[in-house]
Amino acid sequence: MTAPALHLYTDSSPNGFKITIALEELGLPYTLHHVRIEQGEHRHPDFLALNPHGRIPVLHDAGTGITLFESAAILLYLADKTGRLLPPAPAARWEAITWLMFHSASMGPLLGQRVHAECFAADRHDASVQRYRRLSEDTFAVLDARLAEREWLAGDAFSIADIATFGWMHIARIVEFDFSGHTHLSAWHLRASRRPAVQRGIALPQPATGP
Ligand SMILES: N[C@@H](CCC(=O)N[C@@H](CS)C(=O)NCC(=O)O)C(=O)O
Repeated sequence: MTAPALHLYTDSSPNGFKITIALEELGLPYTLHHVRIEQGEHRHPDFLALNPHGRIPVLHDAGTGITLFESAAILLYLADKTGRLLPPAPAARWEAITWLMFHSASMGPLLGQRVHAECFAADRHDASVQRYRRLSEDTFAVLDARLAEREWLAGDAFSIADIATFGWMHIARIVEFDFSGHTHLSAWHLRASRRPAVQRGIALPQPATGP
């Protein structure tokens, strides 16, 4: 049997789960390399040669020689490679890319800061907690309104925009940020979490745990 061309370097974290979910949805064979952040493996020179920013996830495609970091770039690469998880029609395709970018540049980083400020900061700073709570709640409201009359974020099928958003909403649920008041977002989260590939993806390399 030939070795899979795709190599994913990842850990159990919001950005990592996006790619395990996408690979499981696509059914692509891949080799999973567990980069243990807690043990500082993301600072090892071999890993920094793949991503100079020292962050997971990283995808290397031995078939094309292409190495990528930044989860949104990896999701776009996988969609481009397979012709799946991104609507083909231009309007829906650009909608999906817009919501992917909303996630990557706005919602994801804000939620990341909120998780740190609320759950992990050694020295809790109330103004930061309030700021990131308010800003992330704003993005939840935007997503909730978007999902009021549609099943998925773009087009009429589950796409990389949903996968990226789910990566962080899954963590929001694990750390017990209550978004149940955003009923459409909540229903979308439940819908996505019932997909078998999503369930496999969030268990790789192992399930996330709370603070
Ligand atoms: N914008 C990047 C963020 C990547 C990122 O921050 N990954 C985290 C895990 S979710 C990481 O590797 N953290 C290690 C560290 O902060 O030192 C992406 O979307 O891939």
